[in-house]
Amino acid sequence: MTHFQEFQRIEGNVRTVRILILGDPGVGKTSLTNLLANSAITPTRSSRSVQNSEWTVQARLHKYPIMEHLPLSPEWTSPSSSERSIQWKLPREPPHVSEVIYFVEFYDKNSSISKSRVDRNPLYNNMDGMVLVYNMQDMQSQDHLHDWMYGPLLEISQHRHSKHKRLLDRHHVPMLVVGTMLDRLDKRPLRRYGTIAHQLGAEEILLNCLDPHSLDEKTRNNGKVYNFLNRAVDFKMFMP
Ligand SMILES: Nc1nc2c(ncn2[C@@H]2O[C@H](COP(=O)(O)OP(=O)(O)OP(=O)(O)O)[C@@H](O)[C@H]2O)c(=O)[nH]1
Ligand SMILES: [Mg+2]
Repeated sequence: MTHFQEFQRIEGNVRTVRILILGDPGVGKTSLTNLLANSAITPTRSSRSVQNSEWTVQARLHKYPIMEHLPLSPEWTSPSSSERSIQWKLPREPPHVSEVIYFVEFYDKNSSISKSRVDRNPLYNNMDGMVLVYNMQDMQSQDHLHDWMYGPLLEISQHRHSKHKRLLDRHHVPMLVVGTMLDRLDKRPLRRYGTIAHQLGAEEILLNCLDPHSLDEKTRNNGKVYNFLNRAVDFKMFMP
């Protein structure tokens, strides 16, 4: 039993969100997943992963923030001497932020298995977010992401938000786009329009997956991952 499974056994009621990692063979999906799932309590791959012939699933914890607004309290005021009215006063203190712990499972398909880019699998219904990975040195791998996400999007939209007819509307499953091989480029690409991230209205991270500090705490990349995971939790709650 891995450390992680042991933890899950003890904390049986901790909720789980599932993230699907998609992209062409060799773009860096597994290297990226290693970074995304790394944490202080699960520092080695074996401590945080389970595997079968088709998938490697790596897991970590995520602290989802909850704003606890104190209830509004009524106060008697007398705006004029003749009439009294109740006014609802906002409390002065800032909202109290607490956290709920979620498990995050990253689903990384073993490369020998994937046959075609367009793929339907009932497992995709359960996904609460997608990470779309491409190699910045091979722009075709970015174009191919449309194919990769088609099957999972169809599966999720049919089962999770059937009321919404369009495959891609603003309620669609949260997505994060990741461009890899940043270290192999002469210079960082400029802000580009017409990218898949731009089309999807998704956040994008450009990184070197082999640099263990690429997603360090307090970096912008880390902030984008944090926001993405929060949105995956929201999706899970509102489109279970
Ligand atoms: N220089 C550099 N090499 C990278 C980067 N990301 C991945 N690699 C290398 O690229 C190769 C493929 O990376 P993987 O993480 O195995 O890619 P994958 O998408 O999981 O590949 P498959 O599972 O075969 O589809 C490995 O040799 C990695 O070390 C990066 O950002 N920079
Ligand atoms: Mg891989």
